[in-house]
Amino acid sequence: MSRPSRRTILGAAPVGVLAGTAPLSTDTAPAVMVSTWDFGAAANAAGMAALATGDSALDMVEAGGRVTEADESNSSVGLGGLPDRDGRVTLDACVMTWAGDIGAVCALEDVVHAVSVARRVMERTPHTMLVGEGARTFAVDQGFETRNLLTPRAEAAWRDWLKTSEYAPRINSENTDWRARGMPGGAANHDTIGLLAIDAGGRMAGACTTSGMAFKMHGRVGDSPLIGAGLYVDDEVGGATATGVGEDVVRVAGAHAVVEAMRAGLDPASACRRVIERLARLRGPKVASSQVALLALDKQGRAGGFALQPGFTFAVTDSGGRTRIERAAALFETP
Ligand code: SD4
Repeated sequence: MSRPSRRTILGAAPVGVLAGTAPLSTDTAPAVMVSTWDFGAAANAAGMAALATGDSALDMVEAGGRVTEADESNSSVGLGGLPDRDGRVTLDACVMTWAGDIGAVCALEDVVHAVSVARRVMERTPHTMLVGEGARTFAVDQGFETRNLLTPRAEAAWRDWLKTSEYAPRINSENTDWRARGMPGGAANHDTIGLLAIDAGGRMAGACTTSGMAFKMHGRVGDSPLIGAGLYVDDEVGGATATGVGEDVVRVAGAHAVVEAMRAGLDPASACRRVIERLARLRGPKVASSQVALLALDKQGRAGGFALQPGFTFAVTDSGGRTRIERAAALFETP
C-alpha cells in the first residue's frame, strides 16, 4: 500500500484520498463494540456484559466509559486524571444515541463518572450540555457523590510540570505510558476513551470521556464533549469518535465528518483517512507534531481507524464476544 510521505503532506501538493486503507475483514464476525486505545478492551468487556443482560447500546457505552473513569491509576479520565495548570482536574464527556438524543458535560469537577452525568443531562434536563459549576451542581442534585479527583501522584506530576510550565502534548501518550507500565490503567495513562456500540436491537450509541489534555488552561475544553467533534452517531450509517489533540479534531468537526464520509460510501477506515487528510491539507506543517486519531464503526459492524501519527490502536469486540486490538494506519507512517 502506498502512503504519502511527510514531505508530500506538508508540501504544496494536495493530498487526495488514497485507495487501499486498512483491509476490511471478511472472515470475522461483525463488530458490536469498539473503543479507543489498548485499554478499550476492558471497557468493551463491561459493555459486552451489559449487552448480555439485554441492555441498550447506550448502557453498553456508559458501562465501558465508567470502567476507565474509575481506574484511579490512569492519568486522563476521572479519578487520577492529570489536572489543568491550576491544579484542578476537570472532566469532559458526552453521549449520543440512535435517536439523536445527546448529553454533555464540560469542565466538571469532583465527580468521577462524567459519562453518567452527561447521560443524566440528556435524560433529565431540557438541555444538551452543562459546564463547570452548573454541571457540578446538577450532578450533586442528581445524587452523584463528590470527591477529590486529584490523586497524590497526579498532584506530584503537576508540581513537577510547574517547574517548566511547558505545554507540549505528547503523541500517543495514551498507549506509550500505558504499555510502559505493562498493565491496563498504568500510572501515566492518558485515557481519553471513545466508545461505539450496537445493541441486540441493532441500535447504535456512543460515548466519549476524558479529563482532557494534561496541564491545559483552566476552562479549556477540547473535542471530547462536543457532539460532532469527539463523537457522532447516525443510526442510518454508523458512528465515529476521536482522540488526540482536541483543538485539531474540532477544526474538521472530526467525528461528524467521518460519519458523512461513510454515508457517501466509504468504509470506516477510509472515511477516517479522508478526514485526517483533510486536516493535513487544512493545517499543513502545523499538524506535523500533532496526533489526531479517528475511530469508526458502521451499521454493518465494520470497524476502522486512521490517525495522523502511527501508534493509534483500538479495541474491537465482535458479536461472538472476541476482542482484538487493531493498529490503525497513519498519514505519517514511517516507510
Ligand atoms: C482533548 N481529545 O481533550 C482529548 C484528549 C485525548 O487522549 O484524546 N487524550 O483534547
